[in-house]
Amino acid sequence: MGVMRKKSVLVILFLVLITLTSCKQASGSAVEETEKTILAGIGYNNQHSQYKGLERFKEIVEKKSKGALNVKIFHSGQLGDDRSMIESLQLGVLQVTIPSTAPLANFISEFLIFDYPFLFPNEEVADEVLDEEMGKRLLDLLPQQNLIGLAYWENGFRDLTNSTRPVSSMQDLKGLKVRTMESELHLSAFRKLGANPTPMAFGELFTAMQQGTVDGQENPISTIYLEGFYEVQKYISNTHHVYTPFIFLMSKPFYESLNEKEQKVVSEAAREAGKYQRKLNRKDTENYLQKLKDNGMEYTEITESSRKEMKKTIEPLLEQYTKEIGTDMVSDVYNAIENAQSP
Ligand code: KDG
Repeated sequence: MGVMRKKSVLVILFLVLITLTSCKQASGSAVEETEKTILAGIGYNNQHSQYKGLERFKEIVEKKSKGALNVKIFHSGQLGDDRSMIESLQLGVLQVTIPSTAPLANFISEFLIFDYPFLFPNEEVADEVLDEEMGKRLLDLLPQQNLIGLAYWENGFRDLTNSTRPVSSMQDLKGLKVRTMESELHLSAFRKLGANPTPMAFGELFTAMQQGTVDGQENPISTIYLEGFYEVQKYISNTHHVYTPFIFLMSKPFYESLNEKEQKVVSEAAREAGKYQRKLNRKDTENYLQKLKDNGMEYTEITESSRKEMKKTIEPLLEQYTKEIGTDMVSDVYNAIENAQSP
């Protein structure tokens, strides 16, 4: 069994242990008999809006369920990376995780659509498309993977950082060792742009940049600041090449163990906390770019013509993914984006 698999098995055993302990505590008194524990794991640290959104979720759920449900939050990848936490949900040993949609696409390929470069023009259009019919259609694909999608949260527009040189156009990307999420599409897109990409779990990224295993990475500004990437990265470019949604996932076996009232509580809490998290993330993004510059990062504007050149270069690559996702689904997403922009 490989090291990673051993790690995942250890994490799962650890989770089962916690769950059993909570049940034991619960069986200690009749009142707590029905108490159910929601273990929630995320990849970012406890300064990020992803964590603060989960704290809001915890507050709402524990209040509205009058203590019948309680939430325990584990941040910074303590319970594994995105993929292993999604697998733990499928097994029912973890109840909630909120990954980017990119790792989820390894389980349900339709979610690859959110990695199409330059898909969303801004956050408002993304909110409308995700929260309406199109977003719901994608959530409906999750139960087949033993997952329930309760809401879309926001990771945000991804920008490129690196330790080697300013990047103002595609030419500057040539040969740059860029870490990407574990997404075939991201990998092939950066390769097509001339970079030398490496897929890697988020938890390994800081060390890889520190040791020079990779020159750069791409993440939203709040992540770049809150995870301290400015300590190991000199240059940032506002590529805004992908808007990444977070997706609030719940284990289907756990969701089905809840009564109707509890299911309503967790669903409404995930949506309400998501609206709070999006607002907080946008405020952070406004504040943190200046803080990155104050911490020594050199900021480079990417011109619209450079963005157009990148988009044109990647376009031919998308054909194979459109076939995998389904041409109807892809055109419906583009139509939904167009409709969301029309007055
Ligand atoms: O919890 C979220 C993170 O684990 C991850 O999805 C964030 O965008 C991300 C990345 O670059 O891996």
